[in-house]
Amino acid sequence: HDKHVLHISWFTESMSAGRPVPVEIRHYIQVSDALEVLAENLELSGNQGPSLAFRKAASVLKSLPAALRRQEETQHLPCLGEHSRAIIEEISECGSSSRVEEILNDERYRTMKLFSSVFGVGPKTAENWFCRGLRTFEQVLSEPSVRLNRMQTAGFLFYEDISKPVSRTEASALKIIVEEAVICVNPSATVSITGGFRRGKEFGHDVDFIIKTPEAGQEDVILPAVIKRFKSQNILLYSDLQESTFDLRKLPTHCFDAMDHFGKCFLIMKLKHEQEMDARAGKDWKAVRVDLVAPPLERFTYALLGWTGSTLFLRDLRRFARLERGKLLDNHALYDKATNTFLPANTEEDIFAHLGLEYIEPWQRNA
Ligand code: DCP
Ligand code: MG
Repeated sequence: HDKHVLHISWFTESMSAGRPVPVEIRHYIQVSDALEVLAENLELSGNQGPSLAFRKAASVLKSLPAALRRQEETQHLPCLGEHSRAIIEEISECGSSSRVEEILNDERYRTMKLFSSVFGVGPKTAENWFCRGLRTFEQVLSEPSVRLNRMQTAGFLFYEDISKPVSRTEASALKIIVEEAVICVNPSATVSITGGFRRGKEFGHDVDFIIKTPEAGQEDVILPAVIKRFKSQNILLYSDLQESTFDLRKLPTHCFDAMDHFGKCFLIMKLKHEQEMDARAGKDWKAVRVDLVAPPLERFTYALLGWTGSTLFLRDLRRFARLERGKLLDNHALYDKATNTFLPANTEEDIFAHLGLEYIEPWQRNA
């Protein structure tokens, strides 16, 4: 077995045991946090490639079904490279890693992390602000030469709310609101939750929804209509509608970081509190990030698989499809290079079957 094959099958086996992460490996959860700091530091400097090794190693440690008692036990785990093993060893011997501590205390890392935590601020803008000597939000907001775009303006305006985790209860409340709007504009359309909540996570940074429309062409008109309805209900704080650039004939792309071409919108919505008004904040709602995607029906299942994630799981699955099966997979389609055909799929089970894999449930895709 190749490493990536192992990665997928290992997750499937270990996760299907369905056991909760026991207390004894708290220590190793700290190790995975440490590896994530290393990954994040590389990502913030534009080194996405090298950061992957640390992301995968952290992901393996986080999903261990049983307690590791000794450091040697990590020897049989997949996806742990030399670097990651060295960090694990250092932490198990000294309780911390000097490299990780160094990064955590590094002014550049701390500032870049702070700035890129704002919706609409990526590593490039964060770096630009850092290089201009800016270190705090106050400094950015009072610097006359800094011009914020619409997304960043909303990011700062609703920073406090949207940097808080979204709970499953809040996600369910939003689903009712989104569903009501979607059905109102197209009674035959349906809405499903995707992203982390579909994988069973209790909290997320946003809520992802996918809309299914039963007739060709309906997917192009539904998002503008839903946005219009949200506006009339006064529950929309920000919206960025990206119209579809999808082309049925295009082959799935190799490039993993490319966005898909379906019509989608990135929103900030007002979610009314269940409880009484938050007197301190003087408002009775919370701003929540919501993403909606509306693919054409014949590619719905691939969009659902892609938007369910996780990002790491999908990356492995696509790699597996390409290298082990000679098939190209992305959010749009699965293409068989041997027969030069697109493989249709009505359900996610069909996609895994096309790939010669046992079905992997959404909650098993938390790699
Ligand atoms: N995704 C995608 N293309 C995009 C945006 C997202 O394929 N343009 C996929 C990757 C994610 C999933 O959709 O697995 C949802 O994206 P999120 O960033 O919301 O990730 P999660 O929902 O997994 O995490 P979180 O709980 O932080 O929201
Ligand atoms: Mg999400």
